[in-house]
Amino acid sequence: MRLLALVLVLSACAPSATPSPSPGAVSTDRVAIVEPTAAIESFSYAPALIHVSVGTKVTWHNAGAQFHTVTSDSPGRPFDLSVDPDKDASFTFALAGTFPYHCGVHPQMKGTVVVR
Ligand SMILES: [Cu+2]
Repeated sequence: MRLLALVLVLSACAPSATPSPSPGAVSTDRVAIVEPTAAIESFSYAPALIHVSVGTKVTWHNAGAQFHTVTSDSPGRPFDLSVDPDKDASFTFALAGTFPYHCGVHPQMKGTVVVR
């Protein structure tokens, strides 16, 4: 019975209708940093969840008026980018994996790059 339950869980997680292993992820190498309102809570990465191929250079554009960072949550912090208003910052993802990040100034700002 335990094995059967495990099989059911695994099959429930397997991609079926969509080939994307990251539902909701947008295929793009451009992320905007946006400030929809003056409230810090509205600051965000758009889109927050993207997927790219190995070797892709991802560029973040700061479309807001504040200074932001793109700071890796991963061990060893493979990237920690500073992005002034109206400027770009880029990082090339050479390894496959899931790379969550946040803004060092506004910790509620969160994004993820899925590399495959
Ligand atoms: Cu920020």
